[in-house]
Amino acid sequence: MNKISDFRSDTVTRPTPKMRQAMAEAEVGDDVLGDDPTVQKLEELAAATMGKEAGLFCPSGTMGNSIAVKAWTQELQEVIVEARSHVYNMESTHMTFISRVTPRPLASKRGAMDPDDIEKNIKIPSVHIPQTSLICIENTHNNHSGAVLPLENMKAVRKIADKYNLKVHLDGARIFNASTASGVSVKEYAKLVDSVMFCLSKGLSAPVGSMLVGSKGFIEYGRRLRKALGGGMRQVGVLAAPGLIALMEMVGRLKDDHRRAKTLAKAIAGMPGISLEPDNVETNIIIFGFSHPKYSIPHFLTELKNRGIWAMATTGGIRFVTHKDIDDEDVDRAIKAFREILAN
Ligand code: TLP
Repeated sequence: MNKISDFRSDTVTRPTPKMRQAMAEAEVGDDVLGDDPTVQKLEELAAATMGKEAGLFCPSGTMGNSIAVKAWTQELQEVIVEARSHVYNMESTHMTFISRVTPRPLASKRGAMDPDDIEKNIKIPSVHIPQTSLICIENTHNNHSGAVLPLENMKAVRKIADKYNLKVHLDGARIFNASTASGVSVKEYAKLVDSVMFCLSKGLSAPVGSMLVGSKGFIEYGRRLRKALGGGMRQVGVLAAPGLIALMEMVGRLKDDHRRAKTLAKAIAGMPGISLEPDNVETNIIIFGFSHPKYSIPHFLTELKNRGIWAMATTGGIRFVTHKDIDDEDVDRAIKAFREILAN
């Protein structure tokens, strides 16, 4: 079979041999009964890494975000979200389905909502009007091409939240990418929010799993919510073991993903049909608009696929993501495929 370069997502990475070995050798116990030492180690490490009191191992980022929204809200309340955020657009409506709250989407500049706009949208509850209780932010911002949320913006959001006694939840699925690009430590980001969800299964290459971190009380309640959602897992140390390796050993290589994304972005920007500002590619996600007289987006994606280059259609056009299983040669193959197709 011809080689495939899979740029669809950083979720497609295969576990490393060391991760597979750790899975085989993991010490395990019944985690629902609190007996799995490997999960406990991972939860402690996750909390310590983010400077929070406690951590919870979740099967997915979606479940981590669902638990956070449910824990911080009650029915008849409203949550401020960024208009293109993952939690609002791509998590199968858990805000309304599980938490039964209304999302209030706000426009942003590359994922950073305007603090004044947030303040204007905080509701004084009445018989007609829901109470705002939570602000959700996302860093890096997936649908804004992996943009890094500026620390100053997060500080401004915190200030408003404190003024109105609101909670802030950070969807930090790719918070290590943000930290790698900005030089701001993950602890500094986490300090500004009440809870963080981050994924082990994206750039960090674990096969499964996301962590939710926050105060002890929040995580204790979150553990009950996770069980209620069917996320209580038994001898799950076999999945926590690669998660530990992800957290301890896979952060340092994210800079290579960022470098490759930049190389690809620079090479394809300016090709016929492609709208892309390479300076906007700050981390490992490239999203470009595509409008070509000969190719629709699905047609162009098929032409790429015929050449072994896999990518995804997304809000705003086409998405390419770099990750552990994409090397310099994959990037070169992709550039060559773009040239070949768009020259015809
Ligand atoms: N994102 C996935 C898809 O859902 C699009 C991807 O391929 O990028 N927050 C953010 C910012 C995410 O990008 C994702 C996954 C999640 C949460 C949800 O994580 P999972 O897929 O583990 O539920």
